[in-house]
Amino acid sequence: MPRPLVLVLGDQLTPALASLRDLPEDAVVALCEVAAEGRYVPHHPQKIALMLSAMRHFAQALRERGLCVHYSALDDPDNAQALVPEAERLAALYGCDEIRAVRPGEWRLWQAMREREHAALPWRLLEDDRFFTTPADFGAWMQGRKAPRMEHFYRQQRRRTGLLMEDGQPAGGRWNYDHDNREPLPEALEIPEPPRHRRDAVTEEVLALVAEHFGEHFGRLEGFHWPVTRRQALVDLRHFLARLLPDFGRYQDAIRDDAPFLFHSRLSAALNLGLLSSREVCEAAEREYREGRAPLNSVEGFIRQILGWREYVRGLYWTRMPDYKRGNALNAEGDLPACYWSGDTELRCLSRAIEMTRDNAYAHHIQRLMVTGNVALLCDVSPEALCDWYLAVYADACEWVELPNTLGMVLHADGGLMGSKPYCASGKYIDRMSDHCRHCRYDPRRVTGPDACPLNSLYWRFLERHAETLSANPRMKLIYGSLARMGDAKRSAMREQAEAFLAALPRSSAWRQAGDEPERRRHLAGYVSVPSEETP
Ligand code: FAD
Ligand code: DLZ
Repeated sequence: MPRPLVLVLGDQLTPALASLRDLPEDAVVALCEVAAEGRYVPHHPQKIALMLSAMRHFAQALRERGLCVHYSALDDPDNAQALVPEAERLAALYGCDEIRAVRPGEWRLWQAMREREHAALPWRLLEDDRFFTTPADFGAWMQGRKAPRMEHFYRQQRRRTGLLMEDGQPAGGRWNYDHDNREPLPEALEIPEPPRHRRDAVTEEVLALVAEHFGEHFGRLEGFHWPVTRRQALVDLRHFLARLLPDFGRYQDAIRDDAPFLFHSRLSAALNLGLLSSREVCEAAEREYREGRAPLNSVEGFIRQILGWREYVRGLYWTRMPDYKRGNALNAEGDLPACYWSGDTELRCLSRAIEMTRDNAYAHHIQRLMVTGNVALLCDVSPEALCDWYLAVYADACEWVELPNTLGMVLHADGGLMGSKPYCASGKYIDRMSDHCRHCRYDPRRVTGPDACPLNSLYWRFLERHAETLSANPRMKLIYGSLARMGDAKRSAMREQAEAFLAALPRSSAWRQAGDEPERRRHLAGYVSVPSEETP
């Protein structure tokens, strides 16, 4: 009788996982906290705490189902502190004859596991069937397509799943209601607060552990209120359906200076960890439409993000890696602006997005794409530097979803697989979609001069710099027409303004909260006793 060791990763926390179905009686299920996963990029402390607390709760739930579970805690003295060696150590300890694992969310781990498939203690790798499509399904869909587009993939997914379909036609007669989803927020609109989950003893212990081991990473712990169990994730789902979904669509593209979450669901982390399934979330949203509680533009917009974008980026990731990660179609070589680790910038939109990221391990999609993403695009930040940042700072970050969004959607570094044009924008866009500019020292209507919003001159510089690659793009004809009509003097003044901004921009890949010890001590207070410099 074979005795497998079943390794369950931190983002595979569901009993429906392929490796947890039909388990032989004496299988050992292993969950392993390891330092290597917390440090390969400097993850936000809230992200690490979420992962470890959710893993500990899930291990307990599996034990309650009667399974034999080994849990390697971060400070176990024998812990090998990296996933593959730790699983092999445990397999030897329990006398197992193979290790089973479901496809992880990152290529580097998949490769490390595949290299061990024919080892003396072999690894058996299973497909992750928690998604609507597998990489093989996506590969088949891509076959022969010269210009694959998410929208075509999405329509096929709607037909295949029957979500929002009526007699073979899209509900309401249209596939896409994006056009209705671009309203700026009315000033006085009240935005519901997200649920605050009770922190039990397990979570409190993890918060202290994370503060102790990873307290120097960028990000604050005290705002932690992520769901760490399926029950808590269901509370968040119900909150979204009842309070947020009806307005999700129309304010989907809005940004507000004092509101980090708006009408977004905050479900990505629970989805990526496995606490919720993408199918149940889409079906629940569809029910809100069918039963008349949410309008079609909201429900379609929400389902498109999950059934469309989420599946599309995963398909791209698994069918294009490892080459995908080397893409740099616009030859961007710059380091990250130092303010991405400090929030210290006079650009109000950028400083608020970074502060919200630091406080919540979250920024909504438009902040990621049109603020931190756009600034990085306009400042020639390299894909590698930017991807490492996004992978580190968000609670939902996992390379299969982060990489295509950053390298492809934000930086256009995949040459247009993710988007048919770069999402570059000037200060005028930020002014239209947000209230940041009224708190900013820069003027979004000015392009040159000391008060001009730097995004304006950077925007035109970007277009000039990439004219050879982008000007033939039919979706950019209009804007290149405007550039062509500008006089030489105006163009050179804009160019000079942008170059001066870039020359003065401090850049740094150093991620520690350098020189911030008193601040750090204040934010870790209550979780760990950080020795004070004043104390002898
Ligand atoms: P909502 O706005 O409520 O959207 C609902 C759900 O749709 C999300 O929970 C998510 O599962 C899915 N979704 C929405 N947009 C996308 C998208 N573009 N790609 C894939 N799924 C999407 N998402 C991650 O889950 N992990 C990441 O590491 C990640 N990195 C990103 C990096 C950049 C540069 C950008 C532009 C986007 C990134 N996204 C990532 C996608 C998206 O921004 C987040 O999924 C979303 O902001 C999460 O918040 P929410 O749950 O409130 O989303
Ligand atoms: C992100 C993360 C962290 C911080 N820690 C762990 C861990 O200790 N153990 C674990 O199994 N997974 C962790 N993860 C999630 C993994 O990085 C993730 O499973 C891989 O990146 C593949 O998706």
